[in-house]
Amino acid sequence: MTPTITAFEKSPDRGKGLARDMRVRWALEEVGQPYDVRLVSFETMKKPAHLALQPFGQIPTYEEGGLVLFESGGIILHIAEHHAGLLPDDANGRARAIAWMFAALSTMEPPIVEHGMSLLFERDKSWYEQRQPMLEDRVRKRLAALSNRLDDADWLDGAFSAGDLMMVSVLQRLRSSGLVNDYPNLAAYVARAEARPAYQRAFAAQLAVFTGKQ
Ligand code: GTB
Repeated sequence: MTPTITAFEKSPDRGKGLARDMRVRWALEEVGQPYDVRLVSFETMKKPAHLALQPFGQIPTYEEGGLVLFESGGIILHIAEHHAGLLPDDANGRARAIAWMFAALSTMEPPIVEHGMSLLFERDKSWYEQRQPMLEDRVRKRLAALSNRLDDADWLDGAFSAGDLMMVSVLQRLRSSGLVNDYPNLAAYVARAEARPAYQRAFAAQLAVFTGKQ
């Protein structure tokens, strides 16, 4: 059964691959699973038919036979558990890779998103100049710890896993800030992941939506 995912009809990132359908596309490409995409407008996402799939009116969603999933983390874990290629074979290795997925989503992503939202939407606020260094500092603390742990390894725990896919997807949200570049091993880690053929295919597919060349 070919799964169907949803993605923005017009992504606000203009094809930069920062919307969360990108990480799902990447996971599907890594495991070699073909997929269909249903493009949705912001208006459609808030209508009952989409809310039945995604209670918060967001993308991505994932439909496969009778299964409907939302939350990029839940979707990618499902893909990783049902196909070879994104989780190690040994039970302890699988548990650690899943822990890295959670680390990406619940330890790294919140301060990164908070920092990004402030840059985008709070520049006109009187308190922006005071708050921004604090938000940046919180991100730097996480980046420093991650950089220490990665050290000179290629991936977070042995072979490339869903943990790396999620971590890189989260770090990419810092691209415009340049903060990752202050940690050369993290910058190399992101570049290494982006060089993967599966990433390249997923990126091209989401870019084609923006350019209309799909
Ligand atoms: N926790 C959910 C998940 O991981 O699946 C979060 C899903 C989510 O935030 N979806 C966003 C969405 O549908 C798109 S990805 N937003 C519409 C809405 O809430 O009304 C977030 C996103 C959007 C845009 C950019 N960008 O332009 O750079 C980057 C990321």
